[in-house]
Amino acid sequence: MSPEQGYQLVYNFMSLAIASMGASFFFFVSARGALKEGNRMAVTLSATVVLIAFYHYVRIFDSWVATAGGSLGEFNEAYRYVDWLLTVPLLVAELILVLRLDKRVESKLIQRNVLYAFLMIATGYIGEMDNQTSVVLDSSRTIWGAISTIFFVLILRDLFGGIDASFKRQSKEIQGIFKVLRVVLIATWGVYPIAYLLPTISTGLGLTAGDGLVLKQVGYTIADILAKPGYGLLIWKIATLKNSGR
Ligand SMILES: *C/C=C(C)/C=C/C=C(C)/C=C/C1=C(C)CCCC1(C)C
Repeated sequence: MSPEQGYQLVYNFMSLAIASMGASFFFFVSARGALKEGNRMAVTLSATVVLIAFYHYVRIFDSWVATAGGSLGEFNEAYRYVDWLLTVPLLVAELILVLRLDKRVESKLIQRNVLYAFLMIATGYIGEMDNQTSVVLDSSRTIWGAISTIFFVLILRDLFGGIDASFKRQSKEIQGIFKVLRVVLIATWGVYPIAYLLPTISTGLGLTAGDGLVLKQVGYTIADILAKPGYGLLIWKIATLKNSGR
């Protein structure tokens, strides 16, 4: 990929992300009005998440445009991490809230997983800031990435194990969608650690260092579109089923 092609590819995906976040905000705000009071919270959180992401993608896009002269060092990756620090705990909370579990179980699960989400992003940030453009296997980046992955696994353990007990009381339909949601969550959230690793392993894969950085940005951006507006749509679907008493 030439540097110009790489620049253009990331530019287009970031632009698509701005459109997706903005449009889905409008959708979630409109859709929540049709739900009963008790079912609205999860959809309100979806709207909040995509609004926060809309703002950050405008900043991320500007920052990317500033690299047009060829200096990738100008790009401010911190916007992503500030965004994730706010949105990932909200996404975890909304997944638990939409099930309307027993209150005690619910608040324990939310507290614990919001903490894990926060630590996952914070430790990942330390690694990300380390030698952004390093092409050799950079141990500090890898170690912080591994620590971050521990928290990721703890979240998955709760969503696959911890919830199961109270989950049996949900209707068949909701259990079905919830299972889809968990798979979507693993498939989309799993893209982030892979994208994170790309700049480190790009030369090993026969890519240039520049390609590694471009693919990381494309990976993060596609994953954000699926994990925020996409995931929000599934949450909305569960909320509408709950609303009709199922
Ligand atoms: C809307 C943004 C979302 C859902 C972001 C999710 C981010 C992750 C699941 C990030 C995970 C990471 C690891 C598991 C290890 C490497 C560092 C991270 C932060 C990229």
